[in-house]
Amino acid sequence: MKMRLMGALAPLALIVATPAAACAEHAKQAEPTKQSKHAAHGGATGTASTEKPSTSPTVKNGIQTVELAVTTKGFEPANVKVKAGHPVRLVVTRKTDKTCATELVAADLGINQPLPLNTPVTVEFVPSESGTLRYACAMDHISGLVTIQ
Ligand SMILES: [Cu+2]
Repeated sequence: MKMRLMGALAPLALIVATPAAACAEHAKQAEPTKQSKHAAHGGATGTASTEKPSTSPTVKNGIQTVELAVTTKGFEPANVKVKAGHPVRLVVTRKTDKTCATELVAADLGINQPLPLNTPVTVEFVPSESGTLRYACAMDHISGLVTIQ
């Protein structure tokens, strides 16, 4: 009896091992985002793939403005460098309908901003201290960074 029970339990482990593929939409678009197309990005080649080059904002009247686009590559630029204590204005334009990044969610700031297609949307906040702010699509798959100094 004992032996039969153990035999019956073994296959269950295989079923549990399947990763959460809940976001079918995201899985579809994640595939072609691999590093192969990174070279076409222009500029430096051969840098560590995990490192996201940062972009500095345009500063006017003390407001640090950065234009962000949502493309099939995700949020571009994916890393923005700003200064703490000064307002940050992200002007986000979603330019593709092919990803699930139809919102910008920054949980730390309580921001959940819908991104209508081809329409610039403004997200403003004042970073109080240095650190890294992460934002993402609603499902937390496609993400970008704001590095606060
Ligand atoms: Cu997603």
